[in-house]
Amino acid sequence: MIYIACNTPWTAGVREGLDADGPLGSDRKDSDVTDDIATPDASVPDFLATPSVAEVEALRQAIRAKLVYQVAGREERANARDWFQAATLATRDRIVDRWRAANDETAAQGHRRVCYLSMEFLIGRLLSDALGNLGLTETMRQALAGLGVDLEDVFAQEPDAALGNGGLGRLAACFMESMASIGIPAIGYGIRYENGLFRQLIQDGRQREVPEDWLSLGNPWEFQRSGIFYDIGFGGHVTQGPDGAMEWHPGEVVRAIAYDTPVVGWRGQWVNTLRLWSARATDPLQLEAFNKGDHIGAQADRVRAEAISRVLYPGDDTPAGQELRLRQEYFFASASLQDMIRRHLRMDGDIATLAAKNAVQLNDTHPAIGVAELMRLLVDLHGMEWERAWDIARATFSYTNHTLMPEALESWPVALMERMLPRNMQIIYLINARHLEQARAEGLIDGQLSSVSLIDEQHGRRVRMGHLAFVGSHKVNGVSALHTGLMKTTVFAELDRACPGRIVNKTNGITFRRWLMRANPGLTRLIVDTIGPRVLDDAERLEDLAPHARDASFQAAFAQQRRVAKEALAKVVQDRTGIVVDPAALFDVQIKRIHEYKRQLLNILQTVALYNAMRAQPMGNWAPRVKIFAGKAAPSYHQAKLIIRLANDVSKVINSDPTVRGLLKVAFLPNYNVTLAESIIPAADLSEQISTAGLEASGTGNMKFALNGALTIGTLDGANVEISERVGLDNIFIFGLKAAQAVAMRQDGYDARVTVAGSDDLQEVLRAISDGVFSPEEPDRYRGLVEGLLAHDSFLVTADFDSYVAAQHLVARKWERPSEWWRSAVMNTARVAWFSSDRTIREYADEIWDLPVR
Ligand code: 26V
Repeated sequence: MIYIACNTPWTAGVREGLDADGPLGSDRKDSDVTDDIATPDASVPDFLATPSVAEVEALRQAIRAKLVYQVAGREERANARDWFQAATLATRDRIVDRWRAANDETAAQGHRRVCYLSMEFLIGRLLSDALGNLGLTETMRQALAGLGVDLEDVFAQEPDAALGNGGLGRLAACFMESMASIGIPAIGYGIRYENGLFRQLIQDGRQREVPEDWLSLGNPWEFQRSGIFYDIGFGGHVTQGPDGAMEWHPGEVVRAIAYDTPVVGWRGQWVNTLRLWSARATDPLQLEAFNKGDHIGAQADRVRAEAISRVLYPGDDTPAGQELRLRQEYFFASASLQDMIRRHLRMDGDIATLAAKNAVQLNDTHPAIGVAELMRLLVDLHGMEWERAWDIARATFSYTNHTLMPEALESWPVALMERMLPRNMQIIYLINARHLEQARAEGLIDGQLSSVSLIDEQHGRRVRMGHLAFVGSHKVNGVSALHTGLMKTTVFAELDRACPGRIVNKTNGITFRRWLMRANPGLTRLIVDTIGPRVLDDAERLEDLAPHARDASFQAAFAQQRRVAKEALAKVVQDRTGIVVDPAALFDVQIKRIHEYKRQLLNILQTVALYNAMRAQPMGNWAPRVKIFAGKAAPSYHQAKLIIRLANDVSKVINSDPTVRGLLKVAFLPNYNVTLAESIIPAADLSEQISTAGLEASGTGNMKFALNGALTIGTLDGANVEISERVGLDNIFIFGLKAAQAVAMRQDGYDARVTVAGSDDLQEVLRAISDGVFSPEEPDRYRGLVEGLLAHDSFLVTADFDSYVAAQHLVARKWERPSEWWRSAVMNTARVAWFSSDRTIREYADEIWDLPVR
């Protein structure tokens, strides 16, 4: 455990920073120096504490000063955005000294540091997170109230930073928070995209993408480090000097400039850095060309260079076979590794100890080119002998795989690599030659050798980035027990045999600070009132709720919290879609990226089946339901976009049918993001985790729902397996084919027509959709979709339909028995402490990074 002492006098006793890239602020004005606000009392949770008048007044004055001197605003005319800016700057001041202290401590103690390399950080809003972790939420609320400003209004001003697509990016954000909360020195490296994930509009039931511009009003969290930049080469050629040393002469150079955001841990005891790189042309002005009158041509280099950090790739399934994507990957991997080496040499002076002091985690293969890049830096620039450099690289790197979907396994054409990164490509060949030599020595033969090779010769010579990451790492991990097992039997089967023990499992987790304490303060308060505040520091204490699960008054209080969250969500639904929903109904929720394997279609089919059944018997004994969907589809993923349209079309017909009024509503909420998830999850009764078994690597939404007391309906896929083991089969609705059965069925050539022929309900559902019941203005709109499903149901939607409908039936029966429902809900919250990302990070620290932790 690497905590800095709780009673550190933050402003008074801080040593001068040893780390020049820390928040030194030598040009800091006196007016910027923070008031010394004490570390919050460790025994009192923030939202129960009463801040002192002096604390509130000090913060209020700090906000006022920020409004005047940094926002240049006037109190009487300031709008909510101005107050957000001022409040954030005042909050940031309270982090800076802690940040510096954490950097100093890391330097002084010579701790090994984690470098988390990720193309995506889906951080969402930061203000409420930072205030919560600092224990300043109440202080801020009162400070603003005294200025006539409402804290929630201020929170609402913050743009949702969507520098990621989905699970992989959100996991990176949860890990950053957990590393800061545990006190593990870490730096997250990524790209400062000017445009994050697109904003989704739903127009006439269809997804429309519009650019998102989270930086348009400035970003008060970040510090531009104008002194920290690296030049990144592309193209050109390689020569060999007389001494045999290789020299790369890039044809183009782009500059990477660092922007730092502090990541403050729980109780403000440790602060790490999120360092995002922005691309600039090395000669942005091109004055000569400009003066010659070529005003547009003079911009070309700048535009080309800066395109690298312009936009996040909005796909989360297929490698965009695009040069720009590879340029992004190399740009941020190279800048991050150069930065790591520079810092290491400054602190340690000896390149030989690089691995002892730095652990690099590759978040999927996106930064895998870093393996070749580190070799280039060590061998070509630092004159290190190959074998020593390779030992250092292997000891430094580890790699996390997040998907086995074949279309998402990155590979780059050799020809592209040779052109764009000629020296790196030579290094990849050298790595591969040694790797194949070793494999041959261990007895692998032809077919096996081609399957472990870094070069795929079958699809036009491509570099397999997963293989490069694998051979360059000392540990490779999957993200759930099932997924890790499948890694060993599918994509990495031969490599696993050649390197036994390298693949390990690290089941994902989520940060409870954001996903319980901040997202659901009402439930958190109830939990603290029931089992005491220790649970805020030790998630395992949630288990103490179990004895209360049968207690009628506790159940009622638990249900009451849900009711409050549902009323708030009902308002959001109405504001965003115009649809009125009844908070008393069962809220049945599926929110995640839209993808065929996640099977939103299965959910829609069941919705239509339920609708048909209700229409057939409107007086039947139905549990009223609200089906809630949200999620974005990759802009080029036509099938996923058609599924969004179908959900919206189904919603329109059902919501306007008086026969099912009060029984069934369907809402598709536009523009799903972290902030929206925070308001939906506490309000969900049922969590839909219904992917085709074997295809969802882990899932983390599943954990967020269970933590907040929703019951899961799900397949035995990803982390659902481990969730079901923990909450118990009485408290979860498991259905459908298991992973091995799904594989066998697909291999045997599954025929959906046979299944459909045997199910009257399914036939009726498909006929209605195909015949245009939900698209009367264009009756053929879904004919192709239904025909496709019958011809090749790749994700086994029809195969799992009956079993899913049966499970949904059990859901309804349990809902009718509130004491059973709420007992199960409480048991979910009580039994999912293990899915805290603190636990996951401790496992990484212990078994991958070799770091001392509690
Ligand atoms: C691939 C690509 C290819 C190029 C275009 C941009 C892009 C972006 C992301 C990806 C890979 C996506 C992988 C991913 O998000 N996997 C999810 O990771 C979660 C965290 O481990 C896990 O819970 C989900 O099950 C898994 O789908």
